[in-house]
Amino acid sequence: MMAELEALIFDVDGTLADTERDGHRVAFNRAFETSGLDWEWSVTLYGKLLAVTGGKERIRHYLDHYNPDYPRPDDLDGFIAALHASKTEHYTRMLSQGLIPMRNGVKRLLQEARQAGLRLAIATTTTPANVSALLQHSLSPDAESWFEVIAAGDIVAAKKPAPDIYLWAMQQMGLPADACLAFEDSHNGVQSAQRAAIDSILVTTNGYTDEDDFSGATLVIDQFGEPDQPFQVKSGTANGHNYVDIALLQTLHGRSDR
Ligand code: XBP
Ligand code: MG
Repeated sequence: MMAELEALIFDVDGTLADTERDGHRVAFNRAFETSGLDWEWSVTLYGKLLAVTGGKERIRHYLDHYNPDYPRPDDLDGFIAALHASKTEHYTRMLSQGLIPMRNGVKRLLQEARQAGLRLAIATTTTPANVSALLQHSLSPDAESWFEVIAAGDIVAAKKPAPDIYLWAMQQMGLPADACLAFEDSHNGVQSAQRAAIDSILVTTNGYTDEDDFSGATLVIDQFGEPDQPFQVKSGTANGHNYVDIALLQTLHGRSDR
């Protein structure tokens, strides 16, 4: 028998907010410009680069596969780290200007979860400063305190699709995987949660992840939705619900046909 649902673990980028195309991508390009590089990550190229999670890892992947002729500095790690620190500055500045809103239904769902006494955590590959800035400026000034654990960035060495970030978050909470439900938006994210033995996985897709392979996810929808803005089901069964609320999450977690 499945354990009771006790905690919700959220991915950030693409799940809580649509951060990639008009947020991270733009910040990378600004960092390149600030550093005097003529690199430009287009919307299409960035979609391909998203195969690799983590900003530093993504820059390295870009050099290896899309710009192999760029003369490598002796201290490549230091070069990438500095470039990435500049990207984080640009990105958090954009967030502090309120440029990136939460996705539809996110705030309502988090408030309902808090009222229902569910424990909340974050498991993301993005830099901790990015999470703080997003929660503070796009959700609520005190939103960081809504989450018991914020597992982010280099806290673990192996980023998604490795399970490490989910395992770390659950260990911090002292919870087994079958007491948790994960929220993701991408193939890499679903893989990570699944390898951490989490069975209940709710996916909300976005422009970059529409065509991802989500096998292993419990339910795939296009957004959390609101009472007057129903989600569309892409795969799985919403058990008669048309926006994500705690009652729907309970049915997803309790499904006995798995
Ligand atoms: C998100 C990411 C992140 C951001 C950039 O993946 O891949 O790397 O694109 O963040 P997920 P940093 O949603 O699966 O966690 O530049 O701070 O690494
Ligand atoms: Mg994501």
